[in-house]
Amino acid sequence: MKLSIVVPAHNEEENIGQAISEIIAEMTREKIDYEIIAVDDNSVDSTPAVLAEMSAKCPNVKIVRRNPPKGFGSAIREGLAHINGDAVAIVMGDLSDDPADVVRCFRKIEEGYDCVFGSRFIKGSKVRDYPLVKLLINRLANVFIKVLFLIKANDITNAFKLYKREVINAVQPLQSQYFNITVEIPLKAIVRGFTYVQIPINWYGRKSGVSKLGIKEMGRKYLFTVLHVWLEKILLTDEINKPARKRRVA
Ligand SMILES: Nc1nc2c(ncn2[C@@H]2O[C@H](COP(=O)(O)OP(=O)(O)O)[C@@H](O)[C@H]2O)c(=O)[nH]1
Ligand SMILES: [Mg+2]
Repeated sequence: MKLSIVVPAHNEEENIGQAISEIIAEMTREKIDYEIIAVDDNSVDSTPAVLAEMSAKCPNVKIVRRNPPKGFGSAIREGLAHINGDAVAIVMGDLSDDPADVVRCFRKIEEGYDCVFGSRFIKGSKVRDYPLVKLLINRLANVFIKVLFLIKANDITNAFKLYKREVINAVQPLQSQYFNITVEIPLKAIVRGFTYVQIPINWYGRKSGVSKLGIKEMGRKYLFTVLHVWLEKILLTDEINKPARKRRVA
C-alpha cells in the first residue's frame, strides 16, 4: 500500500526542510512506499529553493507550486489532486506534527479503517506550546461538532488526518478555500458512512515563522462549513429513511 503525504507550506523556510527530512527518515526506517507532495503557495522566502533542493535529492518529493490567490484549503485540494497513493496523510510543514504519528496512523489504515483521526486531547497524546486562546476556542468548537454530529472524535478541527484514497474521491467536490477544509473532509467522510478511528497524537507549537490561521476571520467560515455538512447529514439520513418508512406503510 502506497502512502501519499500532502504537506502545505507558505513562507515556511525555517521549518519545511527539517519537516520533510524527518518524514523521509521515518518512511525509510519503516519501509513504507511513499511520496511527499509539498504544496507551496507562492512563498516569497526561500521555501521554493529549499523544496527544489529536497526534490532534487529525493525523487519521492514532488512540488506543486500554486499561483495566487493562496489559501490553506485550496492548497490541500490541489495536493490531493496530485496523489498517487492508496491513502493520504495531511501533515503540516511547520514541525507541529510528529512523523512517528504518520506511521502509527498509517498502520491503522493498513488494518482496514477508511480514516484515521489524530487527537491531541485523549490519553496518550502530548501537546506542547498550544496558545491558550486557540486551545479554548478549539475545545468549544469540538464539543459543538461532537454534539451536532453525535460523534466521539474530539479533535476534528485538527488538519492532521489520514484517509484512504476512495474517501478523498467520495468527498468531492470539496469547497473550502481556507482552514475550514480541516472540518469539511472528515465530517463529509463521516456523513458518507466511512469508518474511522481516533488515536492519540503529539502536537508541538511552532518555534519559528508565523501562524497563518486567523481565528477571527476563520470562525464564520468554520461554522458555515460545519452547518453545511450537517445539513447534508440531515438530508442524507432523510433519504435513507424514506424507502424504509414507505416499506413499513406498504
Ligand atoms: N500552501 C499553503 N500552505 C499554507 C497556507 N497557510 C498555511 N499553510 C501551511 O499550513 C501549515 C499550517 O499552517 P499554520 O500557519 O502553522 O497554522 P496553525 O498551526 O493553525 O497556526 C504550515 O505548514 C503552513 O506553512 C496557504 O495559504 N497555502
Ligand atoms: Mg502551525
